[in-house]
Amino acid sequence: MNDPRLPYLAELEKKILWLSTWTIHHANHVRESSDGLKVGGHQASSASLATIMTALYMAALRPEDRVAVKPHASPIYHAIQYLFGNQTKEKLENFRGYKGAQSYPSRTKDIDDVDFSTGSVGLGVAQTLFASIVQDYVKAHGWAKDRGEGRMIALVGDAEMDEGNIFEALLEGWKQGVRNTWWIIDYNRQSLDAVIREGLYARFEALFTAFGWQVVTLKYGSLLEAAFAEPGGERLRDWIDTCPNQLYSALTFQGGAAWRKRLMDDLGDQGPLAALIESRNDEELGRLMTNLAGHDLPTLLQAFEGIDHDRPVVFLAYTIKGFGLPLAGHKDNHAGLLNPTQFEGYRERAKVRPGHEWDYFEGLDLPAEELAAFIEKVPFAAQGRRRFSAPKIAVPETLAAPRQPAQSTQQGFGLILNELARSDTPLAERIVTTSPDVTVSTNLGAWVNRRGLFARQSLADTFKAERIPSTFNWDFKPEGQHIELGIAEMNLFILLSGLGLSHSLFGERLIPIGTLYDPFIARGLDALNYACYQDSRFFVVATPSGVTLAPEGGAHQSIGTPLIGLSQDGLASFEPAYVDELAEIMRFGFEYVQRDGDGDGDGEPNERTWLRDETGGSIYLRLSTRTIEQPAREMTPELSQEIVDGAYWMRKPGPNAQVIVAYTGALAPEAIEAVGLMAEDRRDVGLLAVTSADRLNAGWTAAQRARERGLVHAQSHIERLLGAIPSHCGIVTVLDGHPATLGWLGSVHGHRTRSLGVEHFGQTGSIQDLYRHNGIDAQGIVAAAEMIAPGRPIRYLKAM
Ligand SMILES: Cc1ncc(C[n+]2csc(CCOP(=O)(O)OP(=O)(O)O)c2C)c(N)n1
Ligand SMILES: [Mg+2]
Repeated sequence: MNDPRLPYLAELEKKILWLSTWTIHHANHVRESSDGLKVGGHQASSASLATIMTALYMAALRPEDRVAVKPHASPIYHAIQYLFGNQTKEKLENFRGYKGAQSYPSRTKDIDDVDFSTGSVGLGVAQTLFASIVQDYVKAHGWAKDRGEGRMIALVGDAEMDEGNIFEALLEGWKQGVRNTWWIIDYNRQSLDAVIREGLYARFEALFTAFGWQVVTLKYGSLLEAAFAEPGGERLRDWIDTCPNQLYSALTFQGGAAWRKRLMDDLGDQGPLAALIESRNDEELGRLMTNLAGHDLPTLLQAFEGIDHDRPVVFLAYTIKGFGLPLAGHKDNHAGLLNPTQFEGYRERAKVRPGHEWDYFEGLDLPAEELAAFIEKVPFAAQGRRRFSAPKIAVPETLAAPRQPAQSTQQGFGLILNELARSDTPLAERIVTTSPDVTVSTNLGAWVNRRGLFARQSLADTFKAERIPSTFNWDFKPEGQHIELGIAEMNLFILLSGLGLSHSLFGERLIPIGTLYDPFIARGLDALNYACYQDSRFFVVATPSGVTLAPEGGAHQSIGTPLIGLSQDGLASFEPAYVDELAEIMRFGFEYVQRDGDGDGDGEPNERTWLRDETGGSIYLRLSTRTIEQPAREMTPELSQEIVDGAYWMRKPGPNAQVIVAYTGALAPEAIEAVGLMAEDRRDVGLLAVTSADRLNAGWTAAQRARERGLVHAQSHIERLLGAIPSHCGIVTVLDGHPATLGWLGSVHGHRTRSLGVEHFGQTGSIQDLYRHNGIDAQGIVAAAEMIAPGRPIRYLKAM
């Protein structure tokens, strides 16, 4: 192959490997350590991808392509972006340091145009597949017409393939007819701990073929292919093909002389082959025997640039972990670092003078101007940074929430979406819903009936065509607005993550809403965390929740999810009791998910709530199937604001209050009943409706921090609400979830507090049975109040 780019690419490959290796070396051996902790970094894992990433970024990629880089190849990525001028020397000098270049590529923390964050292995891989579905969705809706389709590319560690979420994604991708997705497996036959199983490649081939992917195996580089054509070459190929992974790795580590000895021992009696071996000196022999396709630029370019279709492709690229470094092939090299002596040897070979380590073209054999001119013209980077933004979608002043005297929040959610589906607003046009096979049971049915299911090719509902009565209209069409997933919550969150980045990835804003059963958040939790870490924007609507789903039993009861809501960064969590609250929260949410965050959380807090609301985020709604009586009230702007801020007084405590009850969600009737009972004997009992423990808590923490910094007047919403109650007053908190969710309320102003909730795996029963069992019924609330609130014991306790 006589490609004029090759000499430049070969030089840049050397430079990229140097910069990556030096960045890690500098962080560990040169930069002053303030805490004596090893800084770390993965020189061998990075080297494994140096050639592949050079071929991609410096030649094969187009600006519209989006890439998830194997997390521990982050230094290679940063090196490439440094050469493009998108990464600074200061950040590289501070690799893994405070505000330095990140250990694993990060969309939100790094400055160098990262497409997808990675870190938790497997998630970035699946992210590319789901991003491709999002791209199809955007295109099928007639948007982003002036932009070419990008390929969504993952650089995958071979051991990363063990992560189950990748297989879940593969199956879903097959169902959705995924296109434009490339996974490039860095087949270095090493994981973190050891050398991997023999023959794994054959499993991969069979697997991907079964799902309709093209499999491109990239095994031998051009040097080896040429040697195979020499006399005796076929025997050499056989030898390598049957060489166990461990032996190959060990010989790679030992180098040319070891290769010679072993080959001569095994094959020395074979005339032409012995000549083939003997015609090369040790260094040449070492280079030949490690010339795998994953380190061969001509082979890689041909493979990448030879794909002329949009079907998904997996490249199985044989590589060497630590290629080009003294660590190459050693089974312990995952966290291994070149020691200073080894590094000096490498420096010598790289011809880099001390003090010139960061120079762009130091030690290279082509003139700097030529190399600079080559980089200038690299297609991927020619148009600068590739992130888009999209205008905000207008959100109506109020959302219609059809009133019924008694409703559940889950019902209300369905009705609100149904009203939106009937409307002809930009918001309704941009909403996209998705659910892992619980669309109907989470009340998305009405929305889907009106807006249809998404597929690139239309597919009519046969039941409808056959005139069989059904409540649901299951028509697939390109303009459909619901993406139906199989039962895999990991996939739900990774799809939401992709949909919620559409404005940035594809320049078209979507408002994604995903529904699932609340307990199964845990099933996809790492993916939810990943989506939030990437600053993706979406709604998670989880229903049913808690023990309130009573007859469903313990396996479906969520206990800890409110604590997830409280602690998950990037996610504002709400648990409304009433549908009018839900409507206010959703209206706020539609706007909140569109706010421009810097993702770094450095935004200045709002002076009313002390929340970092300016930056926006995603929304979690914990809903319930319990039908409860709805308050007949008017939604005033003040009430609406308090609902969004996290709490309001349902019944304001008087000046002599001895006890207040703070409740969340579906237990509203129990809290109201308990307050009614107590009011017979006590004056001034208060009832606090908590719509978001998360936002109350975050505001409180932030206000304390602000005061500690000298902003003495900082006061959060919960501090204001609880400020007027007497110090001897007790607080009983109650929710259908872990009691710690509201347990901290007593610390706000030092009120004695008893927190009720659910702590243990439950069982089947009626709602009343289970509330009683967990002590969260009205009697339980009253009993708790009696124990903590001053005053005489009163008669209703005796009746219990
Ligand atoms: C979910 C998760 N579990 C564990 C890890 C720790 N970890 C980082 S890399 C790695 C092994 C990676 O091996 P491979 O994917 O083959 O990459 P290589 O270093 O060989 O290139 C492990 C276990 C992680 N980052 N994420
Ligand atoms: Mg590996």
